[in-house]
Amino acid sequence: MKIKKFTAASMQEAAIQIKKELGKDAVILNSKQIQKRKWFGLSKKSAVEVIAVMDQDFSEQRKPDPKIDTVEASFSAPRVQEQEQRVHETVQVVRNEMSDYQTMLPEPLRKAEQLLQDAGIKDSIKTSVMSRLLRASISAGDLTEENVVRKLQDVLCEALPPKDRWQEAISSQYIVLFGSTGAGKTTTLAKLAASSMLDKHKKIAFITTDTYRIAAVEQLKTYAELLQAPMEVCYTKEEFLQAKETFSEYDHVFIDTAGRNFKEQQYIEELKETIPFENSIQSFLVLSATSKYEDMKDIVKRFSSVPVNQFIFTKADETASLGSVFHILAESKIGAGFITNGQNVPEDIQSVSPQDFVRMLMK
Ligand SMILES: Nc1nc2c(ncn2[C@@H]2O[C@H](COP(=O)(O)OP(=O)(O)OP(=O)(O)O)[C@@H](O)[C@H]2O)c(=O)[nH]1
Ligand SMILES: [Mg+2]
Repeated sequence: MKIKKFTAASMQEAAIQIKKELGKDAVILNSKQIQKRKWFGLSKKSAVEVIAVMDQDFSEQRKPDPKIDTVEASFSAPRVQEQEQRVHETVQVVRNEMSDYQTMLPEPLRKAEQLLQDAGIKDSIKTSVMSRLLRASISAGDLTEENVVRKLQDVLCEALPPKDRWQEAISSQYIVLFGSTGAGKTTTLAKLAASSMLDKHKKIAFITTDTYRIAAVEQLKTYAELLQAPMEVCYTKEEFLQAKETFSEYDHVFIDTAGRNFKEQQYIEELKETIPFENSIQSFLVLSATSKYEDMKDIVKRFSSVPVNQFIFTKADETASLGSVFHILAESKIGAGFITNGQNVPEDIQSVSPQDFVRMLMK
């Protein structure tokens, strides 16, 4: 893609220059009237400034580019290193192209870039998103702010896992939440259980395997009592299987687990030992949206040996930007089941589609 700024006395003259330098298929991106100073600034002459772009393989480029999308490769995929390298190279090429004309971007595109900046999107991703946005906007032939924002949302959605990986309803009999210390597992479990019971009139029960802190058992017990639902505390795998059996007639059994420092692999092994992950168990990895991207990425990687149905991102109300969450979603093949945005049980939780998430990201 070639982008160039032309200055000419009239639009016709600019068009001739553009055709000569970029070819007949060049597209005008932006044009404005300017005042050109002459005779050491003593006199002014009006002129037009035109930004034109020529993209040879335009229609090719409009198709989703698998190389840019490989940021969504799962952390555990065997080809991941090769893919990451390709992503890096592609993004680098795009960034080089972009550096020339960033200052020339028309206003709606500059605003779109600001939105990405405010959302905390990484530079490398921002560059590739802007490049796609530019191409999509040019091919559609309109650059109004409304259209550019709509296209920006589409481009961001394309980078996320597909729609069918999101918004999974509570469907299995056993639902387990796990994740780091204080991420909001117990509170979120109570929100999910309460809405199953109150909105969907399901028969529910609780199990907790968090026996490390007495307060943890008490915390879940309080919710169980409020909902008048039974609860079992399990110290071992045998006790867990027994409790599962006890509640086999219930519609949904909500299982709480201990928050541990999962940088220690032994805690992941302990979790897998206590809870036999199988098809009847729907599992959610709970991550706080306030966590740093690198820390979240590390946790996701460490949980690659545990079957994770979906993420739940908590504490969205406590962060100014969801950029890190976007990157985690874009880099994994796992969607978000729920996002929580406050301490109130049961109301501060919502299920989200990729579109909902992108709207939240850009707020
Ligand atoms: N602002 C905000 N606070 C939340 C949200 N979800 C949970 N919390 C708060 O986060 C704190 C920890 O929540 P818990 O549910 O106890 O977290 P946990 O993951 O079970 O903690 P451990 O069992 O100790 O690992 C509590 O003060 C919750 O009220 C949320 O969406 N927004
Ligand atoms: Mg807890």
